[in-house]
Amino acid sequence: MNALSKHSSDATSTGSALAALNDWVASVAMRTRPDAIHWCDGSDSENDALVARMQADGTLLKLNEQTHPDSWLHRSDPDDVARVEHLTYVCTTHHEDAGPNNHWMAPDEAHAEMDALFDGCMQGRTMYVIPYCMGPIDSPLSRCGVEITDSPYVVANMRIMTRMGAAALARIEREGAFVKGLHSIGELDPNRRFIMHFPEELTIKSYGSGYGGNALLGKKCHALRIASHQARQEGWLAEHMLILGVENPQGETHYIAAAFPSACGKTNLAMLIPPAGYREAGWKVWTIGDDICWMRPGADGRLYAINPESGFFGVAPGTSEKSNPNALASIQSNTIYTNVGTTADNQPWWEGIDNGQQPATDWRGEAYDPAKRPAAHPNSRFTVSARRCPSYSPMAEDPQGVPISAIVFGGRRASLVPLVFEARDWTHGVLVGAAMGSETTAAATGAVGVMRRDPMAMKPFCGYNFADYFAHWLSFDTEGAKLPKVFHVNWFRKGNDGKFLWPGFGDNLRVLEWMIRRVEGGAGAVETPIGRLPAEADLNLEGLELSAEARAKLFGYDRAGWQAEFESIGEFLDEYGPRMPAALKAEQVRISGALA
Ligand code: SAT
Ligand code: MN
Repeated sequence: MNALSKHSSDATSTGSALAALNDWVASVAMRTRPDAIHWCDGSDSENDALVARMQADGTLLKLNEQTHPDSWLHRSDPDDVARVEHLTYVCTTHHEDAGPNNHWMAPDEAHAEMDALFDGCMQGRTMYVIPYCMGPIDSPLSRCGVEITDSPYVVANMRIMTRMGAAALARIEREGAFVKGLHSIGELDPNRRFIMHFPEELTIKSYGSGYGGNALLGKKCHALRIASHQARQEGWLAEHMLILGVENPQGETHYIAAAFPSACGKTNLAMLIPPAGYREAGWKVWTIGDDICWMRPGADGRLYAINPESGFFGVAPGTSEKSNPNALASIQSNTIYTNVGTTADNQPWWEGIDNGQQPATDWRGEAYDPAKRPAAHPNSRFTVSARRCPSYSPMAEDPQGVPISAIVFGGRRASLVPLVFEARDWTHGVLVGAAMGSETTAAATGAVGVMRRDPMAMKPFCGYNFADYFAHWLSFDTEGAKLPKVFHVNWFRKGNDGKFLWPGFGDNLRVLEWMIRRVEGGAGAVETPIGRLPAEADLNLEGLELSAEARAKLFGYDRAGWQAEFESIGEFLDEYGPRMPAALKAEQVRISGALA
């Protein structure tokens, strides 16, 4: 195909959306000068050809066909293994609109900087045009985008993570609007790497990385940073949340959306397997999504949610038959692994897989030597279609979405924060989300284990000023709204010996059950200044052995510690100046007062 050839359903004969798309593709081709342009249709034959090409050039390595059919290993550049928050920008006309929570550059300057990088960068490469839909193809909550990339690995991942190809292109043609994402791996030089967002133009430009959220532009760039901006304008929410359904023995299902920072167990919670006692009684957990949630009020006043993604880009290390059997079953075939180690017979391997096998080769392709580095990179990932997951809910494809009964916020907190508490009302719930703190993980480059404020787990992903974002959240509390109850959890509380006090994983269902009973009005709680905590007797702890220290720390609250925490929350809110909603500040002052 010639570099300037148009898509076959020619611009002259169709609506203006395709004309705009063709013009944009032509202008990008003019700047980047690819050898060829390929419009992705999402077909199996297209994927087969791409995979063959990547296998031939070493981008994908075939894994053991007997144990892991149709599965591949990709080793990324060793300097390109995680999101780069310090190189991620939100470029709005007014600096204030991006807020202190984002790096900012003026749009003109950012375009000039990026366009210079993109100049001629696709010479010798094929340019892929990927029309995609975030969310079920026929859902009114879904939104479309087009990513242009020179990375076939990105194409293969986008095919799993989004509804990509002909159906998405048809929707774009019908609807007339789409988010433009331009991506090149460039030279994979960390010094020539930027992830730029232009929310006012619904545009993304990403250069110099081939990894995860930096490169699969449908994910964090579109579905969170750009979508959060769109959602604010259109009256909905784009959130960094998993969505799961809990079905009780009577066959009733409650849906829960839960926000945790990257690499804090969203995938494990979304795919939870109930403990034996619950299973026998007939409890079931259904997976809708593990990372992103779009929700908006329905006609009945409840919030309805969809998972805009169609696959999982999950953290491999720690995934085992014990921690997440559903994930393990999902990734037995048709999976792309990135930066895991391998066994001598070419099966994928990572720390914590606990399957009795040993690694032979590490994620960099060198002989495994524990003195040198772990076999799998701590942020190594699997990409797999959601449909392969045994707990995937048929409701995940429902165009109307699922009604949300509870919203959960949670961070990684070794101290202070109890296992669970309930917010008194929506305003308090928004403060609980806004005040979220968590220790950093390997999902982003930089120090690991440092406590930072990560409101609603959106610190790296909110495409506008947090003060305006909190105001947007507060605005859902209208006459007639039937909003979910809001909770906060902490699975990561540690004892004096440095070990986790709560078993986590399947046993987290005990906490979810309490939430559901609270929603239905059938469970007790103790009123405290920080919110409503369950007494030990309010939770089903049958079959668990918890030490006296665990019981005290998981179900108690430390007034002096929380006084200091609320002082620090107040300082955080003040960083946003007068733009911070007064209602949120008042809530913080009120609770500080109650703690004094
Ligand atoms: O790299 S991603 O942004 O896709 C994963 C994550 O950090 O949550
Ligand atoms: Mn995430």
